[in-house]
Amino acid sequence: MRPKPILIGAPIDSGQKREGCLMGPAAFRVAGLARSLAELGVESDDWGDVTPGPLPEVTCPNPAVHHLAETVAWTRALAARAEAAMAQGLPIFMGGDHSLSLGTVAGVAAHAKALGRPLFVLWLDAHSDYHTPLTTQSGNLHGTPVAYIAGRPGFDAFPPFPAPVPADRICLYGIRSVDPAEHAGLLESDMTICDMRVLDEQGIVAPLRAFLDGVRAANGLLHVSLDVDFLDPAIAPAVGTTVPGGTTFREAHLVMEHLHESGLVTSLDLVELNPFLDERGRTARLMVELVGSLMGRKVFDRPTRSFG
Ligand code: B3U
Ligand code: MN
Ligand code: MN
Repeated sequence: MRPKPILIGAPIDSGQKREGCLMGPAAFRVAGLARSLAELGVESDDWGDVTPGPLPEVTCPNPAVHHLAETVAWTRALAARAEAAMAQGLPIFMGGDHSLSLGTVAGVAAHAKALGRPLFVLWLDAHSDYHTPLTTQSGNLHGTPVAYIAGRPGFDAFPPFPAPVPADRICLYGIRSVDPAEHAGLLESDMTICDMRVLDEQGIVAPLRAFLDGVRAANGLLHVSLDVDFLDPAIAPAVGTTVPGGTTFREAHLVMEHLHESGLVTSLDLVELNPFLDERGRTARLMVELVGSLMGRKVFDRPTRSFG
């Protein structure tokens, strides 16, 4: 039996400067996330939206960083909710900007640690999100969660990350926008980096399969973080930071289908949807369709074949 999906709204906007992501959870619900799962025969629960607790007194030496206290408050609240949800099913976090992963992955990591199983993270994104609060120039904390998860220093204002994920268990997939400070840090790490050049040369499936083989071999948990800008802006316009050259409709569905067939995914973030920028709900609907593929929708129900 696959674990039951648990929908959790994270209407967080504080990780960047463009308003609108806080409408994301509502848009995912209106676009029929629960309904489309039900059509697949997958029952889900909806735990409603998380609310952040009181604002902590925190400071950061980098004056560019904004909304630090709000983001720390969200991180605490989401980590607690994520850890609770992991014990009950497969949480699907509906954002909200990508700073929500500071909390969701912290909660997932705490759960993995308690189980004594290794956590792997698949980051489907145009960006590497590997800044720390000390290196970010935009001050947008949605550009920092991978560094927090990997245990990079500079997150003194945040709760200590429960069990930092070794870099070789993190895979950045689809990236095509990396700032110099992130680049320097990534070169020093063992992270698996499947940038767009890798995917163009090797195809969308082979590097994914290699990463999933590693998760399976280690009996790991797998957290998938899906940023809308993983997709090409031509098919997914509802995002504040569009980067050309993203994955196509077909590539994105294929990734989701492989993730489904792997049976390895244990938690999922859906982030950076800004419904205010959408065109008649098409991005929200596409994201819902992609979750459908991740949860088992297929054109033909043929036995899985392996190529090569
Ligand atoms: N690396 C840039 C841009 C960025 C990161 N994540 C998003 N945009 N969505 C920054 O501001 O840190
Ligand atoms: Mn991101
Ligand atoms: Mn991004």
